[in-house]
Amino acid sequence: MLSGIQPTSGSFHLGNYLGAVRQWVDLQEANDAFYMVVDLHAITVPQDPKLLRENTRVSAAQLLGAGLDPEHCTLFVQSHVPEHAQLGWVMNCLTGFGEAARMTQFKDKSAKQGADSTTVGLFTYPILQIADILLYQADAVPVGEDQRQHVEITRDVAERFNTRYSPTFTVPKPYILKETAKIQDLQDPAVKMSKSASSPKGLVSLLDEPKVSAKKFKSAVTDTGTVVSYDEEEKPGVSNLLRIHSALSGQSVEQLVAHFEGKMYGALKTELAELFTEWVTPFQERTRTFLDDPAELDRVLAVGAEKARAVASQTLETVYDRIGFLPAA
Ligand code: AQP
Repeated sequence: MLSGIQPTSGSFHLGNYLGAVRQWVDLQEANDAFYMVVDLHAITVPQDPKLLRENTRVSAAQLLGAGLDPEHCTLFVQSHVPEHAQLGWVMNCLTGFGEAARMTQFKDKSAKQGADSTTVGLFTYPILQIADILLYQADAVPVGEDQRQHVEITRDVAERFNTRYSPTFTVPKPYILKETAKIQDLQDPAVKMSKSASSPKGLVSLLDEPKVSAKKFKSAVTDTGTVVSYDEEEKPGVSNLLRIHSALSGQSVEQLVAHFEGKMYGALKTELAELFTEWVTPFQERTRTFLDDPAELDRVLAVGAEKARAVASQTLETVYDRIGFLPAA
């Protein structure tokens, strides 16, 4: 398993947690799992240096607070393992320009930023991600739906390398849970909850005061009508709330629809706000414990980087050999 998350703002949002991080926690014991804070990806858009450093620690603390256990997985910071950038270059040389230009996330983000503000790094971001995944010979990549296309291009490039040189890379599959693959914005249920695109009221940040988030659930945009039922087309707002409730409570959507029969949307929102508060309060406490001890946090990340490098350097050595680089004497 391999996956990563950007330290682009202090707090993860609920989409990051339900779409990805929760699966990382669930998968860590039964798998050889590598999880990282992807700071190289973060600088594809401008970052304040002091804040980036701080947010990298805050991200790692949240991953531990969410339940990652360094005894069961390898947790590290991407820039601590230089092989990512090194294999990234090789992957740049194996990926077609047109192929990279078809990535919808790049198209969306660059259209918003404008050509002069869009960096080449943002364009090659999915190619660095190819290297991230292949370095660890990952079978599966637990991510949200927005990353599916990036895992698909990874498969294509891995197969290309294996055909051109010789079988070298495991061809990975996306690991995407349908129910939580796309958590929607609470104010605009037509779009995904996102740090860069959501309005503050549509985004549930995990480190906000629980009271603030509870208010956001209570003022979530729902739909005309009053009956709580699951219908992604006609009732995207209510359906999103039902999916979040289901993920946090463990009850199926069918059970929830039966439970809310005869009740109004307000009942669903209030219950969801309570459920979220119950989950997020201990999450924040655990995260704070790790943040209060930066030396220990740095130690955990150093151990993780060492473990990651042991694997990554072997893969890179094999790749350099296969493509014909002269070994350093
Ligand atoms: N709304 C979402 N629903 C389900 N999964 C989601 N992910 C992100 N948004 C949702 C998943 O979270 C993981 C980390 O993603 P990232 O590193 O791209 O984090 P991000 O930059 O914080 O994601 P955003 O909010 O979507 O950022 P912007 O607005 O910059 O694009 C990934 O597995 C992702 O699928």
